[in-house]
Amino acid sequence: MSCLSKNTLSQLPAEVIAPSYDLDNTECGIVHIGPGAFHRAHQAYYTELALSYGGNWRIHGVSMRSATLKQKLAKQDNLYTLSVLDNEPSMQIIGAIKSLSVLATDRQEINEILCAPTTHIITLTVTEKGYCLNQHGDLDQAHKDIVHDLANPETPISAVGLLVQTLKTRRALGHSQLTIISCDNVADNGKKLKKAVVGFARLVDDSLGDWIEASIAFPCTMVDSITPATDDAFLTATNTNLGLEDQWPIQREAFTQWVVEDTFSGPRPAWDKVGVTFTNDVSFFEKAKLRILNGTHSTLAYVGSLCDKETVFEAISSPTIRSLIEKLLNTEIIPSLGDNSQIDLQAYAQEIIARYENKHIRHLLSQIAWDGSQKLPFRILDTVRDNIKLGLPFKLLSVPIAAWLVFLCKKSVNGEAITDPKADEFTALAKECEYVPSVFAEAVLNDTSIFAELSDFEQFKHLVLEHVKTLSQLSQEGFIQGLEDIL
Ligand code: CS2
Repeated sequence: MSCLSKNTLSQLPAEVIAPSYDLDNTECGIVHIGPGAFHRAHQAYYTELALSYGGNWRIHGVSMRSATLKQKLAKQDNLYTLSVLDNEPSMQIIGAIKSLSVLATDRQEINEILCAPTTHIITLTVTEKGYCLNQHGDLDQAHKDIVHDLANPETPISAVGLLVQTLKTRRALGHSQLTIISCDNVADNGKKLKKAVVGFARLVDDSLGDWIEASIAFPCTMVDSITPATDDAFLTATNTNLGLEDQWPIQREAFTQWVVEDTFSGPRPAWDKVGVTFTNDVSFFEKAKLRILNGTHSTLAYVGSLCDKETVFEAISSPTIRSLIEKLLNTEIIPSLGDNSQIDLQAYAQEIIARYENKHIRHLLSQIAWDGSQKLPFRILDTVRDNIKLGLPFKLLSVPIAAWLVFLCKKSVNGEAITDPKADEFTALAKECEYVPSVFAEAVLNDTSIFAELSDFEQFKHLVLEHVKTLSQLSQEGFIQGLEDIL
């Protein structure tokens, strides 16, 4: 089988959409940090569509650590397939990513492109943990990567350190027009990133902090599209349909949404012509998406895994789990958001449940279960906080927290790997607690780096511990019964 590349585009089946712009003469205007599956299925897709309106808006991708993507896509001119798996499937070749580099080996090249006057936008998908924030949402100055970068400002390893180094050089060169866009599921992502970058800069040079604050735009965004990781079955099926070998195709559902705050410093691609929404206030969209989609996603991940379900589709197909999700949405999550005429929250939530029922994709719960210590504060704990303030219930919001704690304890006792920056701490703690779920749960609940002031809120802790007792039942039937009792 021939390899997907510029030279083989003419061999694609007629129904596969190929780049419509001149791949050889279109340059980069965007640098993206963290070109994982989500970026390639989402921002790169919108940019691909916008490129047909002209402009040098291709993307240079920077991987912070892994060289795998660069190696795999090198053989195919950085082209890859985006496969939309839904009732109406489709395939499109994305050419928006022009070049890729890896921080560990290509630092010089990365610095040049980040500081080039032709780079007008830097986007990021570095996941929650990539921002190095503490439990209050501020830059964690004790984070090992930040400590490293403050001591070695010329060879940063964190995204925040890399941005500050870039901005220092751009200031010296007089290249101020730049917009930096966080595309991660972090509440107030633009504001937090700005605060972290300005905070870091001030530790190095106060006037640099002032300059960044005055000249660089950090719009907030809401990003949404369910993008399961590429697995062997999907890879084989894609290559068969394509008739060409693509080493790293990407899959996603048909639904996709990108809402961006309209505060750019400098030009941007024709994103507004291809479905991106620009608005003065993203915060409500962002909050609603984080709580309604990501909050229930994490609930499905932990509760579903404890019931031996493998995928989102399997979990939402269980009547008990589905009623937990519906009740959680109706009685605790949607009320936490208050009234807002921008979105019909009931309809929005129903649409999200329908997206979970997409039988064409296998979205593994284990993928969503990663990094709970980083995700749950934004997805669940902020909602608990609002409900406490508003006098609303948080009994069901305590369920995903309890399920996460039982999940971590079970993984530890079975000697299975946990994917989380705090994985080592959790496994050691579980051992210390002799793998007794309620003892382990109480110890984690006292970790203020995750729970902040909620560690001292007895009513919340009590509810979580009650659920832990119920959910740590051994048998699957016992577990379902336990859930029903909670409901
Ligand atoms: C998921 C998200 O992996 C996860 O934690 O909840 O990646 C989710 O699929 C996206 O935010 C959907 O937009």
